[in-house]
Amino acid sequence: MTDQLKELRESNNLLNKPEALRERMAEEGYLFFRQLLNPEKLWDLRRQMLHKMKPWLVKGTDPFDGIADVTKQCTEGDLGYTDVYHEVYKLEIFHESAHWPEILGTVEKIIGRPTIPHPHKVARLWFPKYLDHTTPTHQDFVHFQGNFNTYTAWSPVGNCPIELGGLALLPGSHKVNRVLDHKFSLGAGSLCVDTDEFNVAWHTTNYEIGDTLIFPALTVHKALPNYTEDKLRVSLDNRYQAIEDTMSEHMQMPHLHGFSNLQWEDVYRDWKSDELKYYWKNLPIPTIPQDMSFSEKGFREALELAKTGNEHAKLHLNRAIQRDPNSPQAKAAKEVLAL
Ligand SMILES: O=C(O)CCC(=O)C(=O)O
Ligand SMILES: [Fe+2]
Repeated sequence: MTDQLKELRESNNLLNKPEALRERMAEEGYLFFRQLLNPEKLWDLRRQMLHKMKPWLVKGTDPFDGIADVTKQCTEGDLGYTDVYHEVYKLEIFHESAHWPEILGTVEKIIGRPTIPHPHKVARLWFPKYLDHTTPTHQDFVHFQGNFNTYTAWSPVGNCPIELGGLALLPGSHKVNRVLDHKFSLGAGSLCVDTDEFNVAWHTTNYEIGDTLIFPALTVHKALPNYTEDKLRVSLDNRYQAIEDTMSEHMQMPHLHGFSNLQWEDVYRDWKSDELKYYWKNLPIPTIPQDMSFSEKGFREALELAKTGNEHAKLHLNRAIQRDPNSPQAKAAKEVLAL
């Protein structure tokens, strides 16, 4: 495998050809579209999201520019991240954006059956120069589960040139047709895989607002590091599946609700429309329990690595202690760190 980045293949010419979309998805394990989402609507979303992120921005700058105060660096798992993230999470437009017909209609063409966005929407608010916390190489199935025909749609909320750290993937990697062995890592999801078995280059692009990358649950992907001096990277990664396929229970809860007990009532409090509130409740979605084995294995590995002095593992354990000092994980972490 080479370290050289290659350009994603654009599939806009197939947008009105569902069969061709499905064929290319089956062959390459992704579809990339330029300006699939409406830039005007996304700029509005960006403005509203960054307004909520003001505690992280350099005072006196225009929030729209997303200029980060790097002394505020934090990420998923940190209490300070949850506080700001969950304010962003309450925005009605943020949830609506996953239901916009341009994206939902496109994924529905790919799936070919009645399709639903997962209630558990996801945004990533990524600090600059925080390289250890870049999203590691993984398959989404370990995090979102349910079934292998779940699709992720990743869109930056703003332009996202390579140095801002957009998504990269290995074309064809979904053909492994199994869940790979994921190990502890820092970065979103805290799990990563080796890519030795894939003889293919990482593919990415200089994303512009509206561009969207869609891929199934087994495609191997990662984020590139945010090397910018001071810019936050803001992006959406939402998931879609056929209504008749199994969905994991946790995808019907707000993202990171376990860190703050955020409930849908809290999310909905200031919404103007009722249309998307509990929209999945009356649909016949076969729902299955979350499989905790992937994250539990990762945590056990972090405990072992911390014993050998691994700094990333120690950081991970300290976060668990900060979040909830009385949780079983925090207790195990305290024992190891006290060694
Ligand atoms: O945006 C990121 O850094 C992570 C996104 C991701 O892994 C995903 O969309 O599944
Ligand atoms: Fe992912």
